[in-house]
Amino acid sequence: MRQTTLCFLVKDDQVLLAIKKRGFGVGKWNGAGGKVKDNESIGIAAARELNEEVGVKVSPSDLELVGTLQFDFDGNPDWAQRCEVFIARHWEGEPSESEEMRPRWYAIDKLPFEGMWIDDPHWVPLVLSGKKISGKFLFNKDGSAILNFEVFEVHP
Ligand code: 6U4
Repeated sequence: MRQTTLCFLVKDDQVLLAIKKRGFGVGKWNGAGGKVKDNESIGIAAARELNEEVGVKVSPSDLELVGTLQFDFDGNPDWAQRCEVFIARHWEGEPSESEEMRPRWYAIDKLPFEGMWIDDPHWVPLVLSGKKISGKFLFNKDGSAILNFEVFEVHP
């Protein structure tokens, strides 16, 4: 199963989302992230993807783990992934467009859910309000519908 990362940069009451220009989830607004490579730690992978996709430098020690999610697709095991979600409040550089993503700041209380993954309303507001979560989503084969899900708040 793929292990992936997802990272939200947060500045005051705004969050950086970026529209995916290609690959899995093309056309959706999301945090930056992608596959963890062999022999790469999850934190190093998250920092690498932030640099590749939106052009900022983040120290892995500035990445706060806020969620662990399992995504499964009914009858489509190739798409299954486990995703570690991070928030970063400190970084170097200004977010900028790459070949993979076009970033934009959004007010945390005005997220563009209509252009995001359909699971996001169930957990993104929780992590952006300071909660830590764990969750599982089962989608239909092409990810256009949620068949069932659970999201728990985690108290470390
Ligand atoms: P890379 O590694 O960048 O070449 P990429 O084409 O970006 O691959 P993938 O699968 O590695 O695709 O990364 C998918 C990205 O989308 C990860 O950041 C996790 C995120 N993602 C996947 N399913 C999601 C979902 N249901 N809801 C969500 N983010 C999801 O909010």
